[in-house]
Amino acid sequence: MIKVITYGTYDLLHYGHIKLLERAKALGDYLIVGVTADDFDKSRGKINVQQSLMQRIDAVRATGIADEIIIEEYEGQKIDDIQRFGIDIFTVGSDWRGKFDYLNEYCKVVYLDRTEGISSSEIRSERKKIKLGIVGEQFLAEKVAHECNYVNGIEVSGVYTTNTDIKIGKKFDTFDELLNCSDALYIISHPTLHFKQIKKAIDLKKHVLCEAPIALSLEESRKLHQLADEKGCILMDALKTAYSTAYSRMILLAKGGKIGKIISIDATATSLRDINLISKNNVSHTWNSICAWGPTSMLPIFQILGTDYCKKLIISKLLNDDFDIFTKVEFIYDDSVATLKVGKGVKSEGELLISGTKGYIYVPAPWWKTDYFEIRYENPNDNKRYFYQLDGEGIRYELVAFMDAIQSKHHPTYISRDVSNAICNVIEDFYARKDFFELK
Ligand code: C2G
Repeated sequence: MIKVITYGTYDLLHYGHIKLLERAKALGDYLIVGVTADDFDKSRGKINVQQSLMQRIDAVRATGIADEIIIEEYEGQKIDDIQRFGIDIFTVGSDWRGKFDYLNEYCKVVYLDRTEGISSSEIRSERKKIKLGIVGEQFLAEKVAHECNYVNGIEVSGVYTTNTDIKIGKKFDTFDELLNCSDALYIISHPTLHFKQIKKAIDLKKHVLCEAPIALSLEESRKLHQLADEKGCILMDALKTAYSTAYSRMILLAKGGKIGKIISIDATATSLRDINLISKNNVSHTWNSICAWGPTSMLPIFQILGTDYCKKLIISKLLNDDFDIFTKVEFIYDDSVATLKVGKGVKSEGELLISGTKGYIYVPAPWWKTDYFEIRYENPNDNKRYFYQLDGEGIRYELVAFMDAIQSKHHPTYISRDVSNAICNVIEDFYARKDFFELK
């Protein structure tokens, strides 16, 4: 019996895939198909996969061509499989010609002609392209525009900004003009503008991805989410950390009891990028510390401990009424405590520490765009290290989630409304000097 093996993502199964499978089967008597796992695809840069692993396996199984289906999960697995299953022939489409010659050491390698004129990415891109307008002055806007190149189904309609140094395709003179040429907006304007801009966009049934905080009060945040529901729009917090694999796996492990009961969380995020503006007190267009870093630092606290803390204390060192150069917030819960420290005029170690009754999770700086974390125990031999590929600081995964939400009309679960509202509530109390102490 001649055993053949082939591998693939098989997303949105099409006739190119099926012809490949048919010809692979014809090479022998028994065909094993390895379908790639989500993490493995992400690690090799395939981030636009629309269907889940199970959906893709079911589609391959439904063809009735494969005699056996396995999951490809790690680099180098092909050699393991060829040896384990006693494979005679490895085959794959000719777009991979030369890439698997090394497998000749273990079995015969056959490249089958690829079927021209069809591919999963073309199918994804044929879906109505979303025209994304970009609003704001921060240079992150340029990164987001660049990251759109990695996401199927997006095209940047242009930018509305008052920052003449921002270079992103077509520049619109007014917010309204950009809005009229876009299906969705990415907003990174000053937080004081968010509520008005988001409301105007959603009133015109545009989807919005906005850098948190989406508003400067709990009431405004609630209003925006309610309006999005009424208009059938997607309104998403743009906190790229929430969409990175390492961060989301870390949260699952923490909540899954890996380090026992969580008693304390400490999140720190600082940057002196705007120190020149701060030193000249020229900060009216610059995000202050609590807005720039507060939402990101609140994310793990609220996602793990919840948002119903008993009390909080906001301690700030102010440059002026609206600008904190450093803020520490302490959240006290019934059975745990959390601290965040953020600063645009103070530098500290940007790490995340989650302390539990069995061990702790350590995420090194810059934890908010990490591809790596450790779980540490009393006995260092039990320590575990986790690494998950993170391309483009995680922005592209955020954009993929936004596109998926628009296409599926389902609000993504990465950042709950409750967390989104709670973030705005803390920001509101900062400005209202509620639960507040000012450092001299
Ligand atoms: N294919 C084809 N014709 C197409 C599209 C794809 O013959 N028009 C072939 C590919 O060459 C591959 C298989 O169908 O052999 C699955 O294609 P994909 O799902 O795109 O997966 P890919 O990442 O190309 O899989 O490690 C090997 C890779 O996993 C190969």
